[in-house]
Amino acid sequence: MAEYVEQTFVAIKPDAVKRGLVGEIISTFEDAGFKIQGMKMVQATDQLLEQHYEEHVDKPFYEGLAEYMQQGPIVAIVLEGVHAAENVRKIVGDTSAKDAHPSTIRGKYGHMSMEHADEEGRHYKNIIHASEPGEQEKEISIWFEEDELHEYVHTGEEEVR
Ligand code: IDP
Ligand code: MG
Repeated sequence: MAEYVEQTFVAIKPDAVKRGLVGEIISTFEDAGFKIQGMKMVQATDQLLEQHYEEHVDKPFYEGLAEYMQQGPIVAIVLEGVHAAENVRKIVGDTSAKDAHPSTIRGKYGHMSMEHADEEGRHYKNIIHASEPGEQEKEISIWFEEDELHEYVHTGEEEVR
């Protein structure tokens, strides 16, 4: 398999689970031809989040981020596709819904700015996480055991890629 056919990690965050957006979000990735290799509902722990957000642990917003990520279960997903990390980030959109294009997941299901959340004393919620290119293997190993990732042939491998 070409090296650019790769896996990436996505987490549907607790706000999106509570809003009933799980199906829509999974459909968006399925419609684009990505193959689901693993998927489960998980209650994030402090320990998992400290590993996952290692680069943000010392930032001022981390405490609020960890609380937000534990407000309910997340849906953890491994997707496979061509340049999957880069392509999935493109579909997810900018970190802030205010700046995200309306055709992206963050832009379609939100519009708030981080400034407004700060002003209101709330943590900023942005629906979904997707690995940055280069981070996906580490993130997959944090959230998934090897036997939770499934091998099968997806029609996208012949018809979409
Ligand atoms: P990303 O999710 O688009 O990769 P990162 O900069 O890696 O964005 O930040 C990780 C997550 O931390 C964001 O998705 C968001 O939930 C949260 N976050 C980032 N910056 C801020 C901020 O300035 N205030 C509040 N939350 C933030
Ligand atoms: Mg990031």
